[in-house]
Amino acid sequence: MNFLGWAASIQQRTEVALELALPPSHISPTRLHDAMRYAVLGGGKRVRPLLCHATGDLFKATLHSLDMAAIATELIHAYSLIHDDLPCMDNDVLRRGKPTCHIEFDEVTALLAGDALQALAFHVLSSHSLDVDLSHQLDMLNLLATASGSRGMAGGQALDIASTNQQLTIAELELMHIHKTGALIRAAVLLGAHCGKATSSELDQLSHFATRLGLLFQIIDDILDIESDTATLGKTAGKDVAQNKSTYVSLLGKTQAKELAVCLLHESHAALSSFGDRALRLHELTDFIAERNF
Ligand code: GRG
Repeated sequence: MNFLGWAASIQQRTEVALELALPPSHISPTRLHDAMRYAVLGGGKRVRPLLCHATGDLFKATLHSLDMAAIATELIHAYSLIHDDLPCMDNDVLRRGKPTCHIEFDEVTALLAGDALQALAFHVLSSHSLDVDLSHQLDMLNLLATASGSRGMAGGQALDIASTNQQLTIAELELMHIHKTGALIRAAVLLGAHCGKATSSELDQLSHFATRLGLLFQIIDDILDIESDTATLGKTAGKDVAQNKSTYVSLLGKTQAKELAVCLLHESHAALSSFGDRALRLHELTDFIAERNF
């Protein structure tokens, strides 16, 4: 199967697994459940589930365990997007081509939907039917909790908010993105590896790969923010400049930011070298992330 066919099949099974894991709209509290489903279903590139499956593919992990790990990362991601869009954070009205959750519903419902999605992620990952050894499952829960919390994504968001209207150094920007965007990308890769019982040396190599890939993902995001448009991105373009945020483009200029992206692309591929042809899907996904236009 070619890459696009494989990606479409993973996106499709991710959609089904999310649909099954989310509470139905007709169950009380219906408005909260509606908001959770609105924010999660039918949108997004599903990059984190794709990473989880592509890594699990290396180790021939079972599809069921990968589905559960994949949707756990996507649920955390969806929660972070809802909260990030709130008026007290980025105050945005458009996400995935439709009104943000607090615009479609209201702020309180959006806040609670984010909270509930975070809890649901851990509910899914702690399921008895996960189909991995208990010790691996505990490591996976620990990994996702660390990636989501103050030493991961939430911490990165705190650094981001504290840096508004300030010029960061490249090192400070990198530290912020390693946490804010990179931690969950790394978790998606390592959860896939845990599903396949990767050794600690394999986990180390994949951790290095995922850290470089997370930075690549972010640089491309920064470039798209100035080069693309709102309709293509499905979210407000040009926000970084409007909010006076430090980005790779604002600190390095567009040409150097693009050179750094090429460098990170090479480093990401190189970090997979010991896996040989087994890492085909991860190589393809790395190229997809580098070449994406949304
Ligand atoms: C509120 C705790 C908390 C955290 C928010 C990740 C994050 C921190 C905010 C997201 C806002 C943002 C624009 C981050 C930069 C990169 C990024 C994560 C973009 C969105 O991810 P995609 O491109 O989105 O994978 P889709 O919609 O395709 O899933």
